[in-house]
Amino acid sequence: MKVLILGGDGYLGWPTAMYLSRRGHEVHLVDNYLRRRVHTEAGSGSLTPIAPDLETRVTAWREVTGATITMTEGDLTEWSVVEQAFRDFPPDAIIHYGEIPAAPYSMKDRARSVLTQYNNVVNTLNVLWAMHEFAPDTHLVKLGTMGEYGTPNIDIEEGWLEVNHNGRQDRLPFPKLPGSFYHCSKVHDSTNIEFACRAWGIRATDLNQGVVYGIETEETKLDPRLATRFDYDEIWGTALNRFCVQAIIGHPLTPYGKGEQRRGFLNILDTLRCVELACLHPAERGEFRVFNQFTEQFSINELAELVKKAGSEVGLDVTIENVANPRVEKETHYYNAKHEELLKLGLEPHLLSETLVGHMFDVIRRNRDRVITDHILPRTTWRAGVLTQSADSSSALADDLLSGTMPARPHHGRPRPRPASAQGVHSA
Ligand code: NAD
Ligand code: USQ
Repeated sequence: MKVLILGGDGYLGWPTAMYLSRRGHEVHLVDNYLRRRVHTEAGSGSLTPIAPDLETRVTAWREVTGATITMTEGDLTEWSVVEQAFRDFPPDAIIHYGEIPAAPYSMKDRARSVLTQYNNVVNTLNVLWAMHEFAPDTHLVKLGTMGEYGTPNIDIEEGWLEVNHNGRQDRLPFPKLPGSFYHCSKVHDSTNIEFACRAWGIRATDLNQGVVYGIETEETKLDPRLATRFDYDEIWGTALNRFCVQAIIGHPLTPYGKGEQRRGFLNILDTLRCVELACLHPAERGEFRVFNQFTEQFSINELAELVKKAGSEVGLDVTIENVANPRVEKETHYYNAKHEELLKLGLEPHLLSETLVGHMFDVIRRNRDRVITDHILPRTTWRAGVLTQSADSSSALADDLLSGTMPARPHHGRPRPRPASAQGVHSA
């Protein structure tokens, strides 16, 4: 299968590329390094040292496995980039990770918020138009988020809800209560994709994914140059990944507020299998299919306790100190989200166990000198009347990207099938 991976330089995109390449699929990546550039501006970065660019990554991949992954450095908000990628690499499936994924980033200030929605919504619209014009039979596998639903006081279905209203019935998109402007951008995407399926008959699977944890996959372990990024800072780090880093450096774990808020979680290994399963079993023409992509539900306090226990078993004295919640979210609520469709397709979950946490501890311990402790405590809030006060409370990068004054990369826009031989690792 020819698989176009958008956002192929990211935490999930790069491991997915290697996973699919190793299983014989032809893989092409598009990324504009936006994620790396926001870290450079903020002074934060991946705990794991990562290769400096996609060229180095795909070169290392070829050297280690003999397999070829091709790539385009380019910005998906630019139509010429998307058009060219579709013309040069007509895909059977598109895995679309290529968005800004952080709720705190989208709530920090106006420019970052607008950039998040502009970037995410325009990228997806460009992809939909490219499918319509050049690849009407291609299957879009789009990464959405469980956070689109929020925490309603009813069971969460997989995308659709049978509604009985005033004696009439219909099957309608499940109501959305997103918790940040980032999560709103995913709702906007879902609306656009569902409409495109209805209007143009394209096929799409919206994977409403929970919070991902984990550092390594079978492929990242093959060579240090194949590592994927791993973030623990208050903007980009996610709960369990952050707690594991905090445990290793002796920082108290930081559940926000009461810590009773519940979410769906999954291992990065299961993300790879889920997108593979979605690709292997495409939606029908005209179908907007939604899968809830997570394997277990936990409260944040339960996660913290789990990390504390795993830490004590390897001699770490882990403490937990709930901090004032910087977010606007329910801290005590009902949560029961369905997640059956991917299991039906054959997903065999890697459930969270202390062994996994132990593995994460090992990798983190090896890189503990790289932890920047200033970036751990939350500094970004979206409580009304409380403005985020910090040295990075404005972003030249976001301003420049929005005003169109900064090119994505000097040589963006053309697919470059042959990787150069540059090597090395660095962080971003
Ligand atoms: P990531 O930031 O590591 O990866 C996204 C990649 O997309 C980055 O490499 C970035 O540079 C690229 N990108 C962004 N805008 C682009 C543009 N305009 N043009 C080209 N490339 C662009 O994020 P991730 O954690 O790998 O998440 C991937 C996707 O999965 C995102 O859409 C995210 O919303 C979704 N998701 C992630 C999680 C999680 O816990 N990591 C959970 C649920 C959903
Ligand atoms: N949380 C803490 N302490 C922390 C960090 C987070 O209590 O130190 C809490 C948050 O308040 C929130 C929950 O943990 O209630 C999840 O927060 P998170 O930062 O781990 O994840 P979130 O902001 O929801 O975003 C992440 C990814 C995003 C994806 C989403 C899936 O960054 O791309 O869409 O998970 S979901 O949460 O299902 O919406």
